[in-house]
Amino acid sequence: MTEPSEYTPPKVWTWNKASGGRFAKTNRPIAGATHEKELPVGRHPLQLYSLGTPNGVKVTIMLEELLALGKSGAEYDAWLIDIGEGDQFGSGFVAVNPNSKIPALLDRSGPKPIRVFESGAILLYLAEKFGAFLPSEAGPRAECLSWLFWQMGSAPYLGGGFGHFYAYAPTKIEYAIDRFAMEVKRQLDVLDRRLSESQYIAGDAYTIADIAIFAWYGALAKGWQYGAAEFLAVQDYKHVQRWTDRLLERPAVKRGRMVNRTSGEPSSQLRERHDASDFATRTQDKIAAAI
Ligand SMILES: N[C@@H](CCC(=O)N[C@@H](CS)C(=O)NCC(=O)O)C(=O)O
Repeated sequence: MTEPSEYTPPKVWTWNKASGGRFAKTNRPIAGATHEKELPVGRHPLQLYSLGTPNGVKVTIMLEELLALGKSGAEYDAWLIDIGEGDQFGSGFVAVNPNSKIPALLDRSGPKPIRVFESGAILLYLAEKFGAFLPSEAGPRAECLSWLFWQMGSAPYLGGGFGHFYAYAPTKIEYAIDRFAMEVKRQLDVLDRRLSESQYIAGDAYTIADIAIFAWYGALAKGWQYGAAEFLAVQDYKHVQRWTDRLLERPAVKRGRMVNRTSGEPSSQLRERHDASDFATRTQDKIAAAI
């Protein structure tokens, strides 16, 4: 194994602002707002403040699935939060999510707005509000929630662990990459074994557990995350591949993946969504052509 550089931690850690690397603008050891900024509010009952990352995509897929089921109360405005620019530290955003991370949802359909943060909590809130994509029977419901919480607990090892050290850290540290590659491959194997015995994650029905896990592990399986498809030999996880392909055929999954997206093909980026017709008229290619 290659030697990591020598580092002896001091007695008390201090914030060295110069060492923030790629995320210098966003990473801070303190919470709270950095500036005053109200959030915009659109005309729909649900206001989503987000970005097209795996955690953001979970919610836009869920909302598009609910609309596809005919749940008109799930109409939403999706506003773009540019986390690279620090929008998540604006006072309005912090009021909706004190943890300063996308996605955050404001339900304005009742007498008093309800805030929901943490993508897993948002999926559960929407599933309960609209009575969809969450089994009602105790056994299947427990299975669905177990996998939903599995995703919430596991993905930080994929994103914050593997993804960070493999793709973003300023130096390649063999110990860290090795540790997290091992864990991510173990997680892929957990999913592959589950999907070898079950059509969807929680059983025969498509649920919020599929949506949550697809956003991270489906994207990893398709090579969209961290340029790591070959390194992790993702093609070997045949059942994960089969399940991912199946989800990718769903029109709501296709639409949900476009919302708040700021990279990739211009025709796949619908940076803000305020109406169902925006998919046909407001993607970046259409906006550029109109200028
Ligand atoms: N556990 C949270 C994680 C959310 C999260 O990490 N969001 C990232 C983007 S995917 C973010 O907003 N990062 C901005 C920051 O850390 O300042 C959830 O599932 O909602």
